Amino acid sequence: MKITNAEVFLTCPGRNFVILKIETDQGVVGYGDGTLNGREKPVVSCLQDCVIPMLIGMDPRRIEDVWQLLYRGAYWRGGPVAMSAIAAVDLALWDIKGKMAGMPVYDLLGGRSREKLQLYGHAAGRDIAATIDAVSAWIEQGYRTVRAQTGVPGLNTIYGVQSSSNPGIGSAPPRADLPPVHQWDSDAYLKVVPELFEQLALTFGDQARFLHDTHHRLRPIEAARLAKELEPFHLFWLEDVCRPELAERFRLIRSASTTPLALGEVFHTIQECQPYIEEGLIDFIRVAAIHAGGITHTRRIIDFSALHDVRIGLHGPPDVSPIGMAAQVHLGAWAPNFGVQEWAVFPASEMDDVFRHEHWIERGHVIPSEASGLGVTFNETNAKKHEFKRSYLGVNRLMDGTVWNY
Ligand code: EZ4
Ligand code: CO
Repeated sequence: MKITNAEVFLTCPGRNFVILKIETDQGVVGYGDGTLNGREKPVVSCLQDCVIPMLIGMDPRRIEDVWQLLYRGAYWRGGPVAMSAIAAVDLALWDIKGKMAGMPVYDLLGGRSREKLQLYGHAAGRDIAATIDAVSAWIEQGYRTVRAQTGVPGLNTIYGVQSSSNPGIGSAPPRADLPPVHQWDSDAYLKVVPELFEQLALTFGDQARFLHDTHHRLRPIEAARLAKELEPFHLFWLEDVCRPELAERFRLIRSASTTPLALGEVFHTIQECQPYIEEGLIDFIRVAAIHAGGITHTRRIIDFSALHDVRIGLHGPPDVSPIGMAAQVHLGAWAPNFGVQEWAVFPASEMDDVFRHEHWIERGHVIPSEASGLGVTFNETNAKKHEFKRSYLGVNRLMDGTVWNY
């Protein structure tokens, strides 16, 4: 069996996605996702200029060999662009294998460990009252785990709070085609967050467990303080309290409190995850299958985590396409150490034009389908109608203008 052709689709049905199609001489076709938010075109180039020429003629059944060839065989290992490109190939090959076998990918991984996967939704508001309203809406839909973010008094925007809920205070970029600029002040943030979770506990009691994303914005000593102050509210997790480059500094945060910690959405390899998992510095690993070398490599990270009693909560923001999300549904259906799955809600119509998935959502859970492969269909004609639009993540600056972690 041979790979005969591969094609990249850069489509924007509401937001940009990098989708790879792999065709075979037996007529079976697979689709993968290699979207890298704000850096989509470098992944397209990596696929078109470096990866696809190597794939043509290879046996699509040999997923491991293809993976090793693209990773080890490149000399330059890792990094977001290459690992997203490898992920796109890997997902497409698992899709092909599933379609050939007539099985969903989770069956190829070892079968389902559960009937349904618990999801969490994003609740955000300009202030605490607005966040409480947003949380109520998720609870009414049956969600029992909800991420809560709130605006910080005095800042123009905050990570996780949509500009639509920030009327009039926006985050205008210096030019419309440049990254939006946000303001940051750790002291103001540290003041409001414990207040938010106190109010949530008073309002909702045991109706839901809460998660919170600090988006790498604190220093370790500040992160330790936040984890300690949030301890009484029994969070499901506190995410990305600091940039993860220096694992040993997490010992301080870990020893300060029993607030569960999650991290890893910016990791691409098992080696980056290793010190955190091996030393028990985190409770949940957050890699995204589409940024960490696909199903093949993410499965290794999941197995390694299970060995150290770390659960998975794979990254599922709106910049992971339904194909990438489906891969995570299959991994989560199988993983013995599944924790929760982040679930982005897409603005319906344009997305449905392009992607149709077989799994379905019910009362805060995703139910995996029995469809073969990844179980997502991709409408190429419609994808071509939605043209790529350059877009960026925001840039953060401290109140004196210093660039800070976004
Ligand atoms: O900033 O997906 O937990 N989710 C997040 C996301 C990430 C974006 C990066 O592309 O932190 O909002
Ligand atoms: Co995050």
